Amino acid sequence: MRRRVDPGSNDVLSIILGGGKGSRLYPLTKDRAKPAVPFGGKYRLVDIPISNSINSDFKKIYILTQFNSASLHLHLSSTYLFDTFSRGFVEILAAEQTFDHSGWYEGTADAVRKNFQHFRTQNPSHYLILSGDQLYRMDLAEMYRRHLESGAQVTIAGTLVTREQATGLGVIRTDRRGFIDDFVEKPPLRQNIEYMRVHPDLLPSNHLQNERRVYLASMGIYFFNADALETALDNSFTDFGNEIIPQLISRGNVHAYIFGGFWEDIGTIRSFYDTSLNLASINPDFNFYDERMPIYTHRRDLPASKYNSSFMQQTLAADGCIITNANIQNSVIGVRMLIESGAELEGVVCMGADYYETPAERELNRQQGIPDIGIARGCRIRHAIIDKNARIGENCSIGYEREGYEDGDYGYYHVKDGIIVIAKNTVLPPESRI
Ligand code: ADQ
Ligand code: ADP
Repeated sequence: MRRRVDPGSNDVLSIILGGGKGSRLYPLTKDRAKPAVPFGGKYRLVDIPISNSINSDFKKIYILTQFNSASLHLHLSSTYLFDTFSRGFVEILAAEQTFDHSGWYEGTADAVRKNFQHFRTQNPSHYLILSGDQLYRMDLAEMYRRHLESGAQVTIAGTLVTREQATGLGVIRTDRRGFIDDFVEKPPLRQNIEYMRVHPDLLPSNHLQNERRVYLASMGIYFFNADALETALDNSFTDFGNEIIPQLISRGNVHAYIFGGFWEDIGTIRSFYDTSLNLASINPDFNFYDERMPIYTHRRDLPASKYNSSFMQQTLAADGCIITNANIQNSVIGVRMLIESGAELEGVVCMGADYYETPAERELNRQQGIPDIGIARGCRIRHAIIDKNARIGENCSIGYEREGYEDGDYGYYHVKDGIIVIAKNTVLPPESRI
């Protein structure tokens, strides 16, 4: 007989896949683990899956990451504090060398397998596997309920996508009851996958006739019965999408849960940049202003932001900024950002600063000829990401020198997916032209 477990029970462990070697988001992952990458002015990437999990009442959360950067540890330990009655926790499990294993996690499945000894101590009935680099708001308890009702061993969350989007995702096909009978991981455009189109009975009632989103893609969000996960990983496969999931589907009893809300992968510089700027648009795809299911983050007790006669359009500014006589369009301005007179920003994601410099430190900067943290007078910046604590000297011009920028590492800056990235702590001399 199937074991009955109440949805939202303490028997579910959430496992957040916090990223491999972080190359797709480099240089944002140069000095920090991917889950700690700042997002949306005041959050970190990992706040999104953690908040979804907590809001769904799954409060036992492990984060698997390649290394436990100081910023990740500080952020989690100062943000996710549970009372003793909730039995909740958020714990980092970083790849580590042991007598049995050496070095990095070889892949997502390997990361989970290497930590079973920690998970088993909790005696979970189910595992919820989440990705660390996606933007969405989802009631995971509802998915859990459907998982239990279906009697499946595994449930995969799916979302409707176009053929073009399907090239970067796992495509699932189900029968009319929602059980998955076929799966193709990241099919290139030249591959014919017409036979994978979603079953018409499963299309939502508001689906339009000419709608191009006719494939169901895996969101990389899985519920596993605990014993099914242990069995699925009892081999040397390293990856969920390429190996574990196709193998499970070929054996049957894997169900799909169709999610109709907004969902976006933010694991590349391009998608990170586009999704960040979308937050600042008039009608953003993702609503941070939903108090029923808030996204939590570190409570910094920063003062309100201050704007001295500036023009700002479609811009998000986090707490503690001081912006003077600037013209800022379609940008995200992170915590403690200082922007001086005459600056012009367009399509810029600024992550802000970790601290304010004291008057004495600023005086020392002056003596040493170093710009202060922030954006100095007269800078023009467009289509760029500026990581934390950057010092952009006076009258710099970034993003106006050429039409297109070729990817590469250019010393003071990187170009990735065509976007200029100024790495954390960069000191950019006055009058620089990028
Ligand atoms: P991808 O996102 O391409 O596709 P993958 O690179 O395995 O798959 O990443 C899944 C998640 O695990 C990401 O959050 C990533 O950062 C993290 N991760 C990767 N390597 C890791 C490691 N060694 N240790 C810890 N975490 C790691 C997957 C599925 C597709 C599905 C998409 C949805 O394979 O079928 O469509 O997710 O985004
Ligand atoms: P990131 O946001 O880039 O991941 P961290 O979280 O590691 O960076 O940020 C460093 C932490 O250092 C912040 O929490 C900030 O409060 C703290 N900090 C305080 N004073 C300083 C200082 N003078 N220099 C650097 N960091 C400081």
